[in-house]
Amino acid sequence: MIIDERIVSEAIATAYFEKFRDSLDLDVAIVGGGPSGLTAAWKLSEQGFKVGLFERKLSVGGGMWGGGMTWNFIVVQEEAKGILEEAGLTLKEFRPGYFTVDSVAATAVLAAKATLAGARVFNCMSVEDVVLREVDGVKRVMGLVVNSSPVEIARLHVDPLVLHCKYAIECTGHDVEMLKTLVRKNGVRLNTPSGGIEGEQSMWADVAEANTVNHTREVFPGVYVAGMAANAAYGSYRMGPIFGGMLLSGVKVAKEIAARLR
Ligand code: 48F
Repeated sequence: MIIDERIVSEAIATAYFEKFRDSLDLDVAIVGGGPSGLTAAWKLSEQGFKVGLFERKLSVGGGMWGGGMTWNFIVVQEEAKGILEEAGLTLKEFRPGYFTVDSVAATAVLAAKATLAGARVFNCMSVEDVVLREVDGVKRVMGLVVNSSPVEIARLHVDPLVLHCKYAIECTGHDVEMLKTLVRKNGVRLNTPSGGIEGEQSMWADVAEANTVNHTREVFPGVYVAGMAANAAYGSYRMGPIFGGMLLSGVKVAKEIAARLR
């Protein structure tokens, strides 16, 4: 076979733009491809929902690749280990209830589950704003404003593109970036005790893990918050390299949104 470079280029351009065009009206748009976002993408896509996941970096996986302090293992507690087992991993019990797993394997398997289930993953794409509408006096997020990450990093003055969604999930982790933009630009009140972003507190893994799941909910009409962003939004602790809360949060947000979409 003689390789024609033009066909390679045409194939990539055609496949990519078909994917993007087919993502202009999503059931669910996920902002951030860390463990919570990937788990939510997997669990929603396997039920047949049209899901897009937007990740600023070249690689999805967020803070999971590096384990603890680059020592590339993560810990998962009893309650969450079934999620990684379902994804095909075998975990090793270190002490009763504490399981270790290779962080590269865990991240790769979540990315594989999400994409193979049909999630449209857009890496190298940053969410810089949301689409807001007011219906019957109630403001609601109904889309994302996205731009190429290299444009953002180079601070080029290039306008973004826009897509619509029925629900967005804020999974940007510690920085809770999408909610910060929503509040800063629009002065709206969130469904938090103060109406704003409560902020993340220092290390308390036990409370933080439970709260990551408890705080996974609709934080503003049309926007759910999951993963570490849920703790930053509602004011709870950090937990370090134990990842069960992130996985359980992704499962919970997928379940709640699926129920609403049905
Ligand atoms: O931080 P991250 O892994 O979020 P998570 O799913 O998991 C948290 C844990 O990794 C860890 C922890 C638990 O032990 O404390 O930190 O809550 O992934 C967040 C992803 O969002 C991307 C960012 O690059 C990262 O991969 N991100 C952040 N802001 C944007 C974004 C944005 N504006 N647009 C697109 N992606």
